[in-house]
Amino acid sequence: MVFTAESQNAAVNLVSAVETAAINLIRTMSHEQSKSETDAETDSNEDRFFLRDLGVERRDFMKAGMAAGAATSLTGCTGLLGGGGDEQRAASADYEVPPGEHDDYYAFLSGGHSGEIRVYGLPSMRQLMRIPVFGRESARGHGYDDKSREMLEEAGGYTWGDTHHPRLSQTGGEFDGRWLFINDKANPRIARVNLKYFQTDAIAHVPNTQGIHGVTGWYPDTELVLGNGEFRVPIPNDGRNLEDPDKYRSVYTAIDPESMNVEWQVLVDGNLDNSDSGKNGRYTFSTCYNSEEGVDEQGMTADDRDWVVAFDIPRIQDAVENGEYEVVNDVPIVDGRQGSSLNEADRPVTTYIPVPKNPHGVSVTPDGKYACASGKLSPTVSVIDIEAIDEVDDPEEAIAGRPNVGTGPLHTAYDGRGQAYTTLFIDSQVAKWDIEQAVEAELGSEDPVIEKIDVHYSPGHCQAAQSYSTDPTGDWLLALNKFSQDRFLPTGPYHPENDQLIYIGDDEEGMQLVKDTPSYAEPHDATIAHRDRLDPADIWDPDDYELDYIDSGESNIERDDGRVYIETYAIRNQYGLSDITVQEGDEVTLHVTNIETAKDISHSVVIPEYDINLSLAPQETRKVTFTADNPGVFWMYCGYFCSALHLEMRSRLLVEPEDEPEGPDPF
Ligand code: K7E
Ligand code: CUA
Ligand code: CA
Repeated sequence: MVFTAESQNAAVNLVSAVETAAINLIRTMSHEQSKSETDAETDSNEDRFFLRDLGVERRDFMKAGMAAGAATSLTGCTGLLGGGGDEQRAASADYEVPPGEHDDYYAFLSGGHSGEIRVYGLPSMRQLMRIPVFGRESARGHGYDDKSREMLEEAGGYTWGDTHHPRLSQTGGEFDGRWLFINDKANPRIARVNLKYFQTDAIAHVPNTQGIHGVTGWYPDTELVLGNGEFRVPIPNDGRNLEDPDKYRSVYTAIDPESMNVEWQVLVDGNLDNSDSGKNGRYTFSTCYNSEEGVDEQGMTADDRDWVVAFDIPRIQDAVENGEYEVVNDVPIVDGRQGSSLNEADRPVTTYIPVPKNPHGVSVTPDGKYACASGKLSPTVSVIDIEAIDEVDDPEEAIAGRPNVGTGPLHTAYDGRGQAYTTLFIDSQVAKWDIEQAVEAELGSEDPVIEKIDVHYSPGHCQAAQSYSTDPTGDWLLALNKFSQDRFLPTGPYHPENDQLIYIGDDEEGMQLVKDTPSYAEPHDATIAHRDRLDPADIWDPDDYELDYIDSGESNIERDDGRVYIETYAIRNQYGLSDITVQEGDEVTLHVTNIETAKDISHSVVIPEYDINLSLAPQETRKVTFTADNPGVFWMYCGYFCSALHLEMRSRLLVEPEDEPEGPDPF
């Protein structure tokens, strides 16, 4: 960080002026004031992008940084001065990805109670795609064709979900680009997204819990997907023990990533919040904020300590193999409560590690040495030495460090250089701290904190590029802020969230905020993968679905006792059949292939009267079944603007009436 005596004086002189309106000061700051300080700097076109949202030209930047820093100190925040410097401008220029050029990273952001996933390109923060997951979505026809509709129905038939934690599959501790798994906090579901097609391809319905919060793969090879039951409920939840919260339970659920079958569950004391996996196929970790087993806020915050549960997955699998479980709703449940006989053995199935207070996020360092649990109601992060868990007599002795990072710590990400980044919800900051220093320092010491940066405002997760894997790239950090307040044009009482991009690639310069991005409610977590880690398909491979490919000239209609099965295809600018005649009351299946081989030429089949919305990417086949219960003429049209004659791309569905219509034609 460039922080000379001269600039410090300048900052101090600015203090009274920025007290009321730092941004106004930045805007009105004269060119002359800043010129002398920037004369020595190289001028380049790219540099002009910085702070352009604030209307600040590059030459104003030194002062802008100082004014912002001065404002920060005035409001009592502990943030260090976000000063200027060549590197900062270099970083800010790097985030601009020119038109037509590609980003370096994919960022997969959860969509919260929109139930979807958003895909951003980083560092541009451009939204590249949305992936519908737990609810119907019309642009991609999710929940409209037979397959996706059945998938949603078989997973409980809920109409919406609450996505929080997108986690990529890994092989050997690195993202393998195969799948993304995501929880539904609202309903007990975990979904799988196929990253070849950026499409939700399976949803598991999880019994014996209400909602799944934290989710993680069991790494390094994603042999299981694990989900946290956050809300305690009676098991089975069939009307028993309504008034007896002591008999409400939480379970940790393991799912097979290939079959998406629920394999087993572990009964725990307390509840389960967030989760992450160790790196060597042994432990996974979950936070519990309700060790009190309370049913209201007061009850859940009564104690100074809650815990992190370390799940010994191989040990749990042994217990399942040995039949040491009870089956409820067809799922074997292993007793992992503290008093369980399985925990009296040399290798307990669960270890409860006490941490302060109502902890929230837990994440494992890229080297697999530590699991860091954020205190939420304690200003600390508890650093658990994973190897020590097996060695200590008292689980609390596995706590190797506990830096005091600031108020309201929620989630921690890593840069791969031994540094951690923790969001501070109440301070509206991200704190950067040194992991080994945290281990060496006294518990509760602020010394390991290297730097803090203001974010706007109240961050939930922060996420660094490839932080969940063993090879973080250490250049970009996303702060997913819950409030944007005054950062954007007003949009009525619902404000956008604010996803901020921070450059963390230069330890000397410090963290540099380079971009605000408004987002729709509401991203919780993200996973950021270098583009080399993914290999999405340009068009569909017909071998990847079970339906027959219907080629040009292969249209066919089969009728059998009130069932009509129609096979046809779509190509610019027509369907294989110019009209389709069925009888009122027929059960009709429409099976359609988009036979385009050119990428980006999607078609759809829309029949509004029958709520049909079949979306077809190139070479994709889908089918939809409906009952033709209204007689009449119904235009079937294409919803994607696919060509100059897109509007002409249509056919007719003719539904013949059971009874002849009565009365004369009015016209
Ligand atoms: Cu902190 Cu659901 Cu990861 Cu939201 S959780 S922020
Ligand atoms: Cu096909 Cu428009
Ligand atoms: Ca608590």
